[in-house]
Formats: sequence, C-alpha cells, structure tokens
Amino acid sequence: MVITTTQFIKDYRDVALRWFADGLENLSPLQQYQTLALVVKGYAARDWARSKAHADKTQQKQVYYFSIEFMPGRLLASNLLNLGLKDVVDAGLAKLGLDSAAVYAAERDPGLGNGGLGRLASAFLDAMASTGMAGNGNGIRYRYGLFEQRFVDGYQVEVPDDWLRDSYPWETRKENRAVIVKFGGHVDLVPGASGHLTAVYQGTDDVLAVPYDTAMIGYRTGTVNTMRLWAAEPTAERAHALAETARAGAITEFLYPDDSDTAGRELRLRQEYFFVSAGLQSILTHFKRTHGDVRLLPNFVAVHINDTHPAMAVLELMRLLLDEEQLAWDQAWQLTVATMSYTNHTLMAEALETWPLGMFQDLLPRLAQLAFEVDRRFRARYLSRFGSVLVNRAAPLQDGQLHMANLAVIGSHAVNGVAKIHSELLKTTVLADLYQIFPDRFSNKTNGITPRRWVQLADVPLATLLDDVIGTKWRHQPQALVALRSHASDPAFLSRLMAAKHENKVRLAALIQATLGLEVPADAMFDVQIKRLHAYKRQLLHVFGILEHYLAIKKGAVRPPRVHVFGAKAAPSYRYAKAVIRLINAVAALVNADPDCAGKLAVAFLPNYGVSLAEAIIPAADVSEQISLAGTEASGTSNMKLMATGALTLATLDGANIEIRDAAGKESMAVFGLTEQEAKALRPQYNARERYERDPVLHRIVDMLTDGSIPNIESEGREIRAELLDYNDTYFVLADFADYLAANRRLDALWGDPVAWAKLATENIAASGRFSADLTVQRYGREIWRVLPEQPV
Ligand code: 26W
Repeated sequence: MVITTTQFIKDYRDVALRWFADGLENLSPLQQYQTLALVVKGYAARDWARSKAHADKTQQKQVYYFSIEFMPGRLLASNLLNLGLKDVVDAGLAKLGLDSAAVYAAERDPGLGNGGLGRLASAFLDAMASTGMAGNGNGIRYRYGLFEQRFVDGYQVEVPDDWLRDSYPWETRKENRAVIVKFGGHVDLVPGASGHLTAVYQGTDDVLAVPYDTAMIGYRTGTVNTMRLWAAEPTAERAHALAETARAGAITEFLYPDDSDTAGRELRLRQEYFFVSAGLQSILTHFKRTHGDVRLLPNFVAVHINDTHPAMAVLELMRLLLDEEQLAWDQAWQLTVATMSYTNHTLMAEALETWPLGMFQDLLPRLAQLAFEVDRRFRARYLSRFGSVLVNRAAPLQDGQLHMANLAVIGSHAVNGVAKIHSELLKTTVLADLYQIFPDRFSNKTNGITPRRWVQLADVPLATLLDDVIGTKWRHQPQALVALRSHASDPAFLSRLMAAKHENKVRLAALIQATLGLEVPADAMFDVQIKRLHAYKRQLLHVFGILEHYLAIKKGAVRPPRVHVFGAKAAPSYRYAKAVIRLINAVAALVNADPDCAGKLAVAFLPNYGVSLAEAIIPAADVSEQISLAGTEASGTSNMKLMATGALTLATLDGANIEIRDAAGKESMAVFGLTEQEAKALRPQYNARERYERDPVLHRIVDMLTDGSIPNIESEGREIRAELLDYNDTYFVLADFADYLAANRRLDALWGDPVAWAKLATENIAASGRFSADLTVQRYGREIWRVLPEQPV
C-alpha cells in the first residue's frame, strides 16, 4: 500500500473535519487517535474486502478460531506496521504538530481475556493473516472486559473496564449478519415426510446475536482477515421492553475473570452456547452461499475449539446438520469430527469444565438430547474393545455431569497440547483414557508469539540494532535471527545490545516513578515476573527470594542491585491469590522504604497488568521468572517474549521453558528445581514442615509471614503460612527454595561479567525465532486444519 506522508496528512485532515467538524488544534488526544484509527481503517478496507472476495472466489479453505477470550492489545501501531505505513504516518503526525506518543496512548486495550489463552488467540489471528491463511476469530464482544486492577492499601480492588465508553473505531457492526440464538423451551422430535425425525422447538427464549467485525491485518501480506465478536441483543419483536434489553444483553455484559476455576454458573453456559451457535450458524450460511453442498464442509471449513469453553460446537454443528440440513446421524458425525479440532491449555483439574446435566438440559434441551446420543454411541462403539472401566471414564456423560474435554476429544479429529511436556502429560493424565482410544488424534503444537508486537513495536532500540547488524530479513523470517550468533563475541555489538536494553530500562524506571512514585536504579538487574497470580506459578517463591536478599542486606551482604517487577491480576474470588498480592505489596513497602536497601533492592508491583503494560515491561527485563512447579504450566508465553528481547530465563523445567533451553542452550539460562517426574515421586512423602524445620533461612522467612517483620499482613500471612505448613505446601515452594536461591546466586555471579551476560542475552535472542507464532500456526495449518500443503518430509 503506497501512501505518501502528504497524502496521509490530507486524509487525516479530511477525516478530522468529517468526524469532528473542527480544526486539528481543537481535537483532544482521544479524538486525534480516533481520527487516525478511522484513516487507517480506511486504508485497510480495500485489502479486507479483496481478501474476503478472493477467499470465496478461489474457494480457499477457511479456519474459524473459536475462543471465549481474545486479547488483541492496542491495534493502531501494529496495524500501521503491518500495512507498512508506520514511518509515513509518524512523519505525518510530526508534520501536523501532534504528539504521537499521546495519540498512541489514547487507544483503549480491549481486555477481552484473562491471560495466556486469550493473548495466544489474538497472536494466532495476527499470525494467520501474516502467513496468508484465511483465519477468522469467533468470540464474544463483552461490554466490560477484564476488570481494571487498582491497589488500595496493598489490596487488589477490581474496577469495571468500561472499554467501549468512547466507542471502538476498529470494529464494524454487521446487523445484516445477525442471527437468532435459542435458549430453553422444549423440543419434540416428530417424524417428518422422509421418515426423518424433525426437531420442533417450542417456547424458546430467543436472543439476537449481532456481529462486530474487526480487521486482522497481516504483516505486509495484503491479507486481511476478520475477528468476529458477537453481542447479545433482544430480538426485534421484544426490543421495545427495557427489561428485555437488559436481560438479553446480560449474556455478553462481562467476561468471567477466572482463569483456572470453572464458575459453573448458568450465565457462563449461556455465553459459551451463544457465541458457538452464532458462529456456526453464520459459517454454515456463508458456506452454503459459496459452496452449496454441506457434505463438503470439512474440505472448506476448519473450526478450532480453544480449550473446552467452545466445546459445545461439536453438539451445535450436529444440531445444525441433523435438524437444519436433515443429514443422517453417521454422516453428520463424520462431517463434525472432520471439521472440529481442540486444544487443551491446562492440566488443572479445577479448570476442566463439566456442566450439570440438569442445568444443561434446561437451557439447551436439544443439545442435551444430542449429548445423550453421542454418549450412547460412544459407549456402544468402544465398550467391547476397551472395557467398561476405561469407557466409563472417557465418556462425555458421567455422574450427571457433561465432561466438556471428553466431548471435545470425541468430537474432533485432532487434539493438541501447547508444549512438548504438556502434550505428553495429557496422554498420561487428564486425557489418558481417550488417548488409548484415539492415539492418532493427539499431537503437540508448542505455542508461539508474534515478533511484530513484542520486538518490532515494543523494543525499537533492539529492532534498530538488529537491522543494523543482521539486516531486516528477521522482520519477515524470525528464524533469521540465528545470524546474530556470529556477533555473540563481538564486544562492540554486545555493548550496543546492553545499551539498547538500558534505554528500555530507563523508560520503565520512568513509568515506575510515574505510577508508583518509586525511584529505581536503571542499571540494576531488572527481575521480572508477569503473569496471572496463581499458586502454581509460585509468585510466593519469588517473594521468598526477595526476603532472603533483604535479610542478607541486613547482614551486610553485597550483591548486584536488583529491581523486582511484578505484574499480576488475581481472579476476584481467589482468596489465596489476593493474599499473595497483599504480601507482595507489603514486602515492596518494607523494602522500598528501608534506607539499607536503597540502590540495592527494590520491588515494583505495577497495577493492572495486561497487553499494553507488558509491552512496557518486557523490553526492560534482564531476568525472566518462569518458576512454576514442574508439570503445572502448560506452556507459558511471557517466557518466549522475554527471551526474544534478551532476558535470561530463571526457570524450572516446565512447559515451554524446556524448549527454550533446547533452543538457546542450557548455559543460556538458570535452571533449577524438581523435574515433573521428581515432583510426582516426592508428592507421597513430602513433608513441608520438615523442610521448614531444617532450613534456618527458610524458617526465618516463613516466620516473617506472621511475626510482624512485614507490617500489615496479619491475616494474609497466616493464610499463606497455613497453606505451607498445615496444607503441606501444594506447589512445593519450600522444596524448591534452596535450589532457587542457588540459581539466583549463579545469575548474580554472571551479572558481574557484563560481556558474558550480554553474550547469553544474544544467544537467547538468536534462538527466539523458533517461537514465532507464524511457525506455530503453520504447523496447525499443515497438520490439523489442512489449509496448507503437507511439508515435504
Ligand atoms: C473456566 C475458567 C478458565 C478460564 C481460562 C479455565 C482455564 C482457562 C485457560 C485455559 C487458562 C489459560 O490461560 N491457560 C494458559 O494458556 C496459555 C496459552 O496456551 C499457556 O501458555 C499457559 O501455560 C496456560 O496456563
């Protein structure tokens, strides 16, 4: 797309006048941003329309990525980068005398997700468009995104995220594509003319699903795909009743803020069915318009189920094929399995969704009938070969509950985990029985990240240096970063690399000052842990490391200065997680106010962690804390982002940390802790209190939780101490403590040799191309969605 700065300035003035009927000098930064977004949206419109027409004309197979969460982040900068217009527009904004930083910062970050799963979904949409795939997102347009986190006296306080208050310029309302979604009522199966049983729905409670489409612009490919998010509204005949509007709208009012514990609430079930039914209805309508014969569906449509939240898609497609398309069961089932594929993102038992049959039947009577039939046929087919014990455990219906993971596996032709160790653990733990029955369906697809957002945009100092040293090929092919290896011993390059890192640290230090009023030394080691607050991610172990350093300082120990940076939201109902948040803030208050720690140790807990804050923190990190108990973190993706910007990973052998070690070499990171196997073996005889008794440093630190050394954590300290000593430390914080300290000491020693540190940072950046989401979606595209030609072996 060739747009000159002059042309851009003209377009900008036109749109500003047309939308605000005012001169630029009178526009607020928000209006300046909205104007720019509308100009850019206009620039992408032609490619968007052409991409849709081209896919239809060439009968290209489409991928539909069903996810109850998406975290696209701010789109202005990434859309400009992907269109190749970033420099032109930045020059134009300067010529217009506008403060481009203020314009970019005015954009709201749609937090329509909790964490890893939602962000990965958005990275995949960016990657599919950037690799020329026809890949569309299908999700929910929540009126309120994930809560805004504020700290009051160190407590997490949740504030509604009113992200649509100033409208969202990137979306387009498509009421012409609205569909009806039916809830409740009852269904009679009446024999039709062809002897085929027809489902007749009575007394259903109908809701209108209205789609809002947002362009997903590929990186310099000209491919523009669609993220379709559905909003619930009353049907036309009921729209006049205010109560009705509220009742219907409630379905898409807010995102459930839990990222590990199933709420199990009816509204959540309504949400899951709502976007699945709306999505599949619109896919079938479009398909029939372009291809006609529904028996060809799997040749032209791949539907991906992102964790169990959209797993009802299996039953909903069956409903549409049986009741609307009048297909026979076997044919409908064959088409459904061929069309569906499922990714599991967690081994946490409490996160594996099950729905009480009663609730399911009341809300979705027809789907409940189909669930019974799927379950009956599954048992009938596999009982003789696999026996009742295994089949009973693998079946979707058990003890009055519908097990969504089982349904997703039985109804899909492919099932994958998100990192090697996780995909193996799926086969030996939560999905072991189904793996026995469907071994060929299982594969691994290790997660990835989009280097456009996390390096090209978030880390301009590094990106500029890379261009200068290895050319710009890496921007299109991240694997080309391996060329950096040949510079790993070039002192000139190494000092420029650390200068780039330092520039990012100065910028983050300014943000910490502005947000927390805390001054931190930019030349200290920036030690970062950014992820949801969860016991298995062990932010507590990190805090214990800080307290050990604090006590050492008190004893006069001299170590490299460290600034610990935390970003973490806790699910509002997750008491333990909120206790740890209070503890981190209390330790920060203690350390940051202690003159003995000045310039030696600081703790910055930045509130409201999300995509935009991650972009400010990640490029400034020296150490990446990936310290979950081995066998608990499915993959992790912040580990990949921090690696790509040159942080050294302090890691357990968990999730994708293992593959990061394989890629960059074990000397390029600090590995510690029990392996998954060792942790499993230790579990039966683990005695946390004994560990507490025998390690004096640990004993002192655990006692600090309740002896007043850390002010203002009376109840939280007691709660955390109880989890450790009374509930036997579920996530082995005490077991891994000593090794964690040792690994930190190794990092301290390394920090003393900046050239050696920079060399290892270089190794990590050089190896990070392997974790590009472009490669990940191409593996999905070849091996699961079959939208790309098989790779010649
Ligand atoms: C029902 C509540 C709920 C909501 C979200 C349960 C589980 C989830 C997600 C599956 C949790 C999640 O985000 N998992 C993370 O997914 C990332 C992307 O694959 C992985 O990198 C993380 O390891 C995994 O914890």
